[in-house]
Amino acid sequence: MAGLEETLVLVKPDGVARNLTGEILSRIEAKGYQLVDIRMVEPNRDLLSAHYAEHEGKPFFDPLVNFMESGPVVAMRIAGHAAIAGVRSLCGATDPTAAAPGTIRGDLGRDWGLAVQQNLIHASDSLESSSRELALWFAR
Ligand code: IDP
Ligand code: MG
Repeated sequence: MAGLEETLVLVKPDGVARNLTGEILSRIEAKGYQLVDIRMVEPNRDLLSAHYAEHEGKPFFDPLVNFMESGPVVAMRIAGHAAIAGVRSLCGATDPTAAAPGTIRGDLGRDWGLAVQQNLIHASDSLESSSRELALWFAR
């Protein structure tokens, strides 16, 4: 059973541009998770390539990195019991069209050509990715 965990949440450039940072954080806090650290970042390609290393070589990789570089991103360190799986549940499916109502992507993600890419939020998917990603985004 999962214990106290920390996870990385990113409000992607579309979420920041649409003024949804507060709404997204509200949902995470309302569920009982704790905001431990937050910063606005303009990520460079090196950071984004490291962050999305598992997707390198896939057809959506370059457009994804370009999109993530297109505007500021809000990075959050979130803590709580089983926070990694729990925050992923709050996000919903990667494709906002398929994401269930009640989830962040299901309620707030738009249905349009770039919906899968511009899906508002990133959240770590495992203990291994959360420690790797938190070290990348919250490096001193
Ligand atoms: P996740 O964010 O739900 O974990 P991943 O499969 O890890 O989804 O993909 C990382 C990110 O890459 C997605 O959140 C989305 O922005 C983008 N992405 C994934 N699959 C596609 C696709 O088929 N087309 C365009 N963008 C994609
Ligand atoms: Mg992923």
